Formats: sequence, C-alpha cells, structure tokens
Amino acid sequence: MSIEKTLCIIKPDAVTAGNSGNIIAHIQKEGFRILAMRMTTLSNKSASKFYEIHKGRPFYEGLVEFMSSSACVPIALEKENAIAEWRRVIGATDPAEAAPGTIRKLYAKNKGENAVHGSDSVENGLREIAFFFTEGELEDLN
Ligand code: FUP
Repeated sequence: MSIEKTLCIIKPDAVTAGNSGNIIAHIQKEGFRILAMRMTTLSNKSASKFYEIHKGRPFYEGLVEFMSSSACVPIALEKENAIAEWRRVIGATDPAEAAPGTIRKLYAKNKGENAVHGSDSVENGLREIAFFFTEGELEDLN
C-alpha cells in the first residue's frame, strides 16, 4: 500500500442536478485529501483530448458531447491506495451494476451520464491531474 493520487471529475449531470456538495462530502467522509479543485466547462476539443483513449469506440462522440455540455468539477485526490479506493467508492461504470451506497448508485443517471470519473491507474491518475492542474496548484500536504 502506498499513497496515490487520482482524479475525480464531478460530471455535468451531477453538477446540473445539484449533487456536487453531496459528492464532496462523500469524498471527505471516505478520508480522501483534496489537493486541488475547480469548476470549469470543457471545450469540445479538451473533452476529446481527455478521452482520446476511447477514440473510435461507439460511445466516444456522445461522451465528448456530454462532458463538454456544461460545467464539471475536476478534483485531485490523495489517499493510501487512492486508485482502487476511489473506484470502490464510485462503483461500477453502469449505475445499474453499482453496489449500494456507491456514488454512482446514489447519483448517476446511466452508463454514459454517470456522475463521476475515476482514474484507472497510478500513471493515468498523474497524467489526468496534470491535464487540469499545474504542480503549483496542488496542495503540498507532506
Ligand atoms: P470508468 O473507468 O468506470 O469511468 O469507465 P470507462 O473508462 O470504461 O469509460 C469512461 C466513460 O465512458 C464512462 F464513464 C462513460 C463512458 N462510457 C459509455 O458512455 N458507454 C460505455 O459503454 C462505456 C463507457
């Protein structure tokens, strides 16, 4: 076990529904440290770049459209074992398959509009955090 960083994004569906505050409270209840946070609306170009790993998949265009449709809240998080821990807290991609009490079970609409993002590896977490935040914007908690 080691201290890791992961990127959360509160996605446009959850921001629009007024669930940002509840999700931030959930993050803190689970013991994550918030290193940086802001509200921003992604351009189509930025959303395309962020999700370029999914380019060519059938849901890609819709995903980019949705993620650039209105404001989202990227949040850099830190915790022991943060990658796996955050994925446990958010639940499965499809809220219909997410465990009770997970953020996606509580707040997601469907597999596409699923309330929050979570990085899938330590390497991607660092890359995704750098997509939104400069090194100087991250709280140095050590
Ligand atoms: P996750 O890591 O749980 O966010 O899921 P993926 O990396 O597999 O997918 C990234 C995003 O693509 C999801 F959050 C929503 C979208 N997606 C769809 O819209 N349909 C799919 O079938 C799979 C993913």
